[in-house]
Amino acid sequence: MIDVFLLLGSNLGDRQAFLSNARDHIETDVAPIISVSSVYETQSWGKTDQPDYLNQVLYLKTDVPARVLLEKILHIEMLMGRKREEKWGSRIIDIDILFYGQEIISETDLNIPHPELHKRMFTLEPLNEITPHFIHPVLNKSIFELKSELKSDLHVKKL
Ligand code: PH2
Ligand code: MG
Ligand code: MG
Repeated sequence: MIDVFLLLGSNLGDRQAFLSNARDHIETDVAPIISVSSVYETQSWGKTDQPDYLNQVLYLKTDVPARVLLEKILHIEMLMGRKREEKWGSRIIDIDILFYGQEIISETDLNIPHPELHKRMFTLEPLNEITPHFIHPVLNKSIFELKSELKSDLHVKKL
């Protein structure tokens, strides 16, 4: 079984309900969730004029291949009614694959580890809560080290 870490994000509508629906879909269609981080309220990164997000990291174990996992996640986002418009635009739900074990995948539509996770406190903070010792297979540093090294002024508040 592969250790998989996913990030949930929502910054429109009933954000807690969208995270909860996404967890339900993941448990039904993908794999049982082994652990979850707290939910964090986070300032929008990249496009800073967007509403605050709720973010949460999920830990699963699965044998589903990475590409099938991606397809399942995109399907869940679609079922939940996500509209894709501009890059980093607001969304009711976003489900990103952060890590797929220690695998490194660089394809046009599938990049694992998530290429920007080490620049994003909204990802490192919840990851650090549930897996501080996990080693990033490209940067060869632990989540705790990456979080300690990141300088960011955007607020990330545990709810
Ligand atoms: N997702 C983005 C862009 N910016 N900012 C926060 N705080 N949380 C997110 O999940 C997020 C973001 C693109 O997916
Ligand atoms: Mg994202
Ligand atoms: Mg995404």
